[in-house]
Amino acid sequence: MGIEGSLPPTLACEQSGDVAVLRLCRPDKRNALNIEMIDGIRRFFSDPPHGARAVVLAAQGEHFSAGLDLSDVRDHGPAEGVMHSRAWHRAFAALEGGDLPVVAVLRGAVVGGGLELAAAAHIRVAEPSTFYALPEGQRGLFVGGGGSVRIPRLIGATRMMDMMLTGRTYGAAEGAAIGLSHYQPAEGEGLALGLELATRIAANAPLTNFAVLHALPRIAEADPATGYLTESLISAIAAADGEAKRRLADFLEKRAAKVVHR
Ligand code: 1HE
Repeated sequence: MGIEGSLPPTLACEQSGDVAVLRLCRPDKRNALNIEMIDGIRRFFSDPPHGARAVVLAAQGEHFSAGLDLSDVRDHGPAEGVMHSRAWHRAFAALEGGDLPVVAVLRGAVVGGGLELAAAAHIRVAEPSTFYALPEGQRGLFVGGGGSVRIPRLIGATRMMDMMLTGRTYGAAEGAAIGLSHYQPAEGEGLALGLELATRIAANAPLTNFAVLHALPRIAEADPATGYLTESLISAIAAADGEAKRRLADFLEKRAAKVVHR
């Protein structure tokens, strides 16, 4: 049995061609993330379904996720709190640092740990109902799912400070403008767009996708000299691969599509 069979009932996986869809399925609790779901997310991305080349991360119901299931941490002391946060880190590291590009489809609340989860995805599609918040300040908490590392890289530390200190929320359009999402489909069309993007991603050469997921973020944070060297090495490896040879020949011999601006 694949990973699909061992997921908790609060997560569901289906496959459409070479795209796997992982869905948060706890709409009655607004997809609040309990430790069982976090562990399921880690296991799914550590051992993705056979044949999948990209993943869409979506959610059932009107809200992507209300964040941490607050009942999980009510009785935690400091040691349990650290372990709990580390479990979230492992899960989101498996997602972000796994082999498959992940497109998150957002709507409604993308709040607290829900925003931390979304921030670990590689592409974010946000329907107009999407709103982003970090209510940890109101709850007496701090982000624990890697948000203080990933979210400032998207919107800057000062905007994150504002969200956490004042409870400021951002809607879908503002969120896109400040870098929280890449695409804004119409309401109800996020999943279709997510699937279309993931299908396009899955059709890329595997080595290019590997380099984008694993080399690009490291190069972007390296000193420029290291970055330029690493870029030369990765681009040479990609171009020497048989897949690149085939695709280059297709273009040069007029069999491949041209770039189209839509
Ligand atoms: C929950 C949670 C939750 C809802 N943990 N149970 N996150 C928050 O502080 C956000 C808290 N949630 C909300 O502000 C609202 O629920 C929403 C704006 C997301 C949605 O509102 P609404 O009116 O659609 O739903 P609701 O009636 O508030 O919630 C429905 C049920 O879900 C209700 O339970 P019920 O048994 O009364 O039906 C809620 O108690 C439950 N519920 N959100 C537990 N978060 C790794 S560290 C990350 C730190 C954080 O993420 S802090 C931010 C936590």
